[in-house]
Amino acid sequence: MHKSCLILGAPIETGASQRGCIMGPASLRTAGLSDTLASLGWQVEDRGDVQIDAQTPVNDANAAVHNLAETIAWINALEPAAYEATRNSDLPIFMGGDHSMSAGTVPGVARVAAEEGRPLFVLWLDAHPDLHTLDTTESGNLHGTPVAYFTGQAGCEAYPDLAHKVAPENMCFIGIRSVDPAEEARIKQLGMDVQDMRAIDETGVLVPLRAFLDRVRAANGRLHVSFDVDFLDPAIAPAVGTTVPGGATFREAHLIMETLCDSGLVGSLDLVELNPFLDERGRTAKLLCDLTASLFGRRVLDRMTRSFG
Ligand code: B3U
Ligand code: MN
Ligand code: MN
Repeated sequence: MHKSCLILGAPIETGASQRGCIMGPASLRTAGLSDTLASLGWQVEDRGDVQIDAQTPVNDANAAVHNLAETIAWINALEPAAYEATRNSDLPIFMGGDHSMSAGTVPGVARVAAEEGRPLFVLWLDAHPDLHTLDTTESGNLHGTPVAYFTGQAGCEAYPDLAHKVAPENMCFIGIRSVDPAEEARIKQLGMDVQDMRAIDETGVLVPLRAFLDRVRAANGRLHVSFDVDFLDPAIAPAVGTTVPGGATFREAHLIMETLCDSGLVGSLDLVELNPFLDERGRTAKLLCDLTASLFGRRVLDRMTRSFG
């Protein structure tokens, strides 16, 4: 029996500082995401792009916040779409779109986990923790807020009510290198597992990743991976509006995806913040496809060949 992958596009760009993420799903399709995964033996179905309803503007007490109505509409559309896709396939992919998308996808996956009676764990691969509330964001760019929302922090009340929260201790952040003061305070207050680039430099990516995967396995948890393009070093992944120097290398990123694949624990994936307007001849989109292929089982050599060959 082939494993199944449903693919959904979420062409949302209203949470980012620059326009262009609306083209992210189209760019991943052009790069051949479906065919790449099908060639690895997956049964793949691209269900197209999620649509949102018309909105009326909403103002927030924090005047910096913008496009709140659009973000609420996306959350309302994506929560049920992610829920259905996660119930009906082994490893759905949600193609963004900026990272505000995860304010809809993660609660949808959390509903599936709750129905299964399993805790949801989230691996956040990102330069940023995206832990602002609507009260603390200074840029007002709502892609900086999804984690605060889906972990149930006060200050996100203007977003739709959350039926299923992610426990803050079930989060793991890897790649962090740009944190605002309010986010840092929240990380400390909640005692979250945050692995910054220094931690990666000191131990390599596998030490914190394996420790986290052990926690997920011990709890019989469901695991969602949220992959922000700015997790990667801008030298290899230029197609993102929020580049931060010193990101993950090509080899670190593939090793993470291969290790996630080996764990067998991943149940859903976000690919976010791809801005094709900033890409160079599609290289970032192609790299994201290749990294996804590593998560879905592509290997240069299988382990046995390498040990005994
Ligand atoms: N923390 C900053 C920067 C940022 C967050 N997420 C992204 N950028 N992608 C902010 O605007 O909230
Ligand atoms: Mn992000
Ligand atoms: Mn980021």
